[in-house]
Amino acid sequence: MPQIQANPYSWPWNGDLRPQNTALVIIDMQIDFCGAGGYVDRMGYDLSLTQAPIAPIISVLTRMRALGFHIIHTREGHRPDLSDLPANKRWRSQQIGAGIGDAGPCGKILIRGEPGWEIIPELAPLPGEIVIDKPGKGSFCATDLELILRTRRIDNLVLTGITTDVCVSTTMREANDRGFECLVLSDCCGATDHGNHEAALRMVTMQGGVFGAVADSAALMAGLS
Ligand code: C5J
Repeated sequence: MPQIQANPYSWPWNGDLRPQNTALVIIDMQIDFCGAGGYVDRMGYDLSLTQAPIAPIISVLTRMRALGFHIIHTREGHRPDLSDLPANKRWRSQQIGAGIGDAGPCGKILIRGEPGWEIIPELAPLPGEIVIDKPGKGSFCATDLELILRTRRIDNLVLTGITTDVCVSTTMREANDRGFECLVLSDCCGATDHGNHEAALRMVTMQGGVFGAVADSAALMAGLS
């Protein structure tokens, strides 16, 4: 497979792009982050910003599923007894009127098993696809993601999802420090603030690609065809 035209380098660095060694990672496409009545909505942010990547992700997911790439979904959420919710995280969410664990229109905010915690139906995992439940922003913290990637001999990660500046960025940094080769798809991510989205993507491209590379879904699709 040819490399993907990306910024600041053609991705992946070594040209070794195969379904066997590459995963599409879809981060936190949950009602809580892009649906009416969810966590982000309760905080008062513009939902159109976190909904924007839905259609491009569907296209990429459809293509990468058909080609046999590994597909990994993540969900941010906490145990119903809140035993994995740091007190400061809970307190901060309360300050902005969306207390994690509090009742909302989509059930208890950011709690596993509640309606708001579910991945949106359009991007629902298929049987056999990996789903990582994480209590934090990064997908490697307190999860078995790294073990799964190493067991499957996955080297390359195509990162998508929400939010660009929080969970996508944290996951990309964690992955990069562990030696994984990362590509973030600019139109397949969104943030609660467009400037933060742009800034998070720009940071990736510094220092020769300090966390990996950036492309859009059209460049990825062109490279895969
Ligand atoms: C946030 C996320 N923003 N998925 N989570 O709290 O980015």
